[in-house]
Amino acid sequence: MSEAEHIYLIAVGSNMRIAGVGEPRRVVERALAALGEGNLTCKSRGPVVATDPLGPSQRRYANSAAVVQTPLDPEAMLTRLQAIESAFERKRRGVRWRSRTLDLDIILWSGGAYHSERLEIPHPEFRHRDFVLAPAVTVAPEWRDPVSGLTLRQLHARLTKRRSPRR
Ligand code: PH2
Ligand code: MG
Ligand code: MG
Repeated sequence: MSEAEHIYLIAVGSNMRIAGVGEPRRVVERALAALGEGNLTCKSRGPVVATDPLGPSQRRYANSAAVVQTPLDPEAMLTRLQAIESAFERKRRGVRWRSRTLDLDIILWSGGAYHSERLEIPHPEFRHRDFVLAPAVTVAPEWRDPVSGLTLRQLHARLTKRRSPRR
């Protein structure tokens, strides 16, 4: 199976600036570039969008999404993404981070559903997150969530509709 090529939908997020890189938008741009290096091929990358924080953090996020082709299986891909995350964080030495400077999440992959102790694909929360679905819909609108059977376009439309006020 190691020779097979897999396709991943990766969500990218940052809400901290990194010395030597810059604002979250720059961090996300650089992370998208890293998703095309070595045995990762970036097939499509979405726009970088500014989003309101979900959760306790006060700072706005920059978010994006990419479709990445690679021979790596999910466990190896997770390890690879974590290595990219730590490579970015290491640029700020001696400072303890509360929130992460860069978050790379596997949302979907071409193998359908996948569960292990480390990893759950599809990402358990992605259907409720506009900051994931809005950029994801621009790179893979017809990709079907294996759990709900809905495409990303449909999931995004459903989320947007639910949010709008009732008449
Ligand atoms: N990531 C989180 C928590 N909250 N909010 C936005 N807008 N964007 C994110 O990427 C994000 C978040 C934890 O991974
Ligand atoms: Mg996340
Ligand atoms: Mg993460």
